[in-house]
Amino acid sequence: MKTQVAIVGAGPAGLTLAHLLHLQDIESVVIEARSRDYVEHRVRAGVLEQPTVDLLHEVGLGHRLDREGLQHHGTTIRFNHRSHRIDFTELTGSAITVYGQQEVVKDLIAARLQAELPLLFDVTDTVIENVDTVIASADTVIGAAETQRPRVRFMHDGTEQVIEADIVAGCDGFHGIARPTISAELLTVFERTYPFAWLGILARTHPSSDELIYANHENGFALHSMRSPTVTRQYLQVAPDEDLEKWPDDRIWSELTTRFDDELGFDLEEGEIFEKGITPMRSFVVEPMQYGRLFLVGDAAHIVPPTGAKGMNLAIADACVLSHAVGAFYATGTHLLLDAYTGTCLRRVWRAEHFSWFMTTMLHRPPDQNPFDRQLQLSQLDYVTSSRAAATSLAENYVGLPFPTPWHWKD
Ligand code: RFL
Ligand code: PHB
Repeated sequence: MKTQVAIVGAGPAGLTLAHLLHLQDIESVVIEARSRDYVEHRVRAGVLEQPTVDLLHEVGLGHRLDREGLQHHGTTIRFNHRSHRIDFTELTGSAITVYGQQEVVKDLIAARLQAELPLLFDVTDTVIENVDTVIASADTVIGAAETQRPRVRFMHDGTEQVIEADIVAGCDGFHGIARPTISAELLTVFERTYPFAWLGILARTHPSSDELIYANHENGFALHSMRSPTVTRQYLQVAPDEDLEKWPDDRIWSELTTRFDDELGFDLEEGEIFEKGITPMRSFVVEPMQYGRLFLVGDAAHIVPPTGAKGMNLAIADACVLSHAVGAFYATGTHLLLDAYTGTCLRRVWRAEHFSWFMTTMLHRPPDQNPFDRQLQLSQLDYVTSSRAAATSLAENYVGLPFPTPWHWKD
């Protein structure tokens, strides 16, 4: 197979990139290790920033999002048994939309298949080769000798396949093979782990609030979120090595009720829990996000703890930046935007890393928290819920800062 861009991974990053390239008439082949059913049902993120929603609308993917997405104009922060609302729309003019990551993935897959463009599921043994030739000019890439072209090899339906491409996009998530393709000596890793994890559930219950509730309670953090008017998504802070077996449904409901309680009492509806999982918390950034013809996109290059609801949005923003740079390259032959890819992405990535760390440290109760740290935390919570300037800063980051570039290249 020959194409312009080989895309490894069909998560939000890879599928968005493929779609944005297609709209600029740039060919790509997407390969995915899992089945279509698996990626369409993998339960993950739920919050879309305003710039993500705007992009999906602009590129023709806003129809179901408009019908089924839940627009939220604010959120509640609860501590010391009191609730404080942060009004995003009043403070920033923007909002967020609750729409499951798997719904975004379904919409992107449907668009790809409808356009009859290549998307291969269930591939194994993926290897990325020959990416080290730098892009010196368009001539060195387009029409280069076969031996100099990047290749992606993999097994599909029992046979070995090879994609020959100008550019490879590593969109294969945190545990993928793209990042380790680059020699470790060329990469700088910035990392932090946290002394807690999230136990997340999906339940057939009505949301007990119209908006998300982030609670800092003596027993630890809790988050009330939703996927629809009849399905809630809720999380509890637990130990990083927590055993799910120790959390029968009764214990989960009782702990959620305790942690969400405020001075008015909190009426949490209980019901069937149909999904339960533990998510570790980590901050991670690799720099640079590119090597020769290989570009890392989304979780392959960086992850954030989920408290800021940023991961999927960052993956889509990276895809947008890369599609713009690739568009410029094919339109004019310039490789300057491709060269600048890491710097363009990382400025916004580091802002989201800071915001996610900030929300995480403000809202969780670390096991070794000393009285001094607790007072700092309370002061921070008091500040963001009482100062308009501090609340505006939180709201601006939460609804999402503008993407660094538009998706399409315009001369
Ligand atoms: P993904 O989604 O991991 O997709 C990578 C894809 O690559 C495939 N793959 C391969 N394919 C071919 N060959 C190989 N060798 C391959 N190796 C891997 C994988 O099967 C997979 O399909 O990465 P991407 O596209 O960068 O997207 C990132 C997001 O998935 C992630 O950042 C978010 O889910 C994080 N996240 C949240 N983000 C938000 O923006 N808002 C949220 O509210 C939010 N909440 C969350 C979250 C993540 C969570 N978990 C479970 C980690 C809540 C949770 C609980
Ligand atoms: C979710 O609905 O899954 C969700 C919401 C907000 C977060 C993280 C996850 O910060």
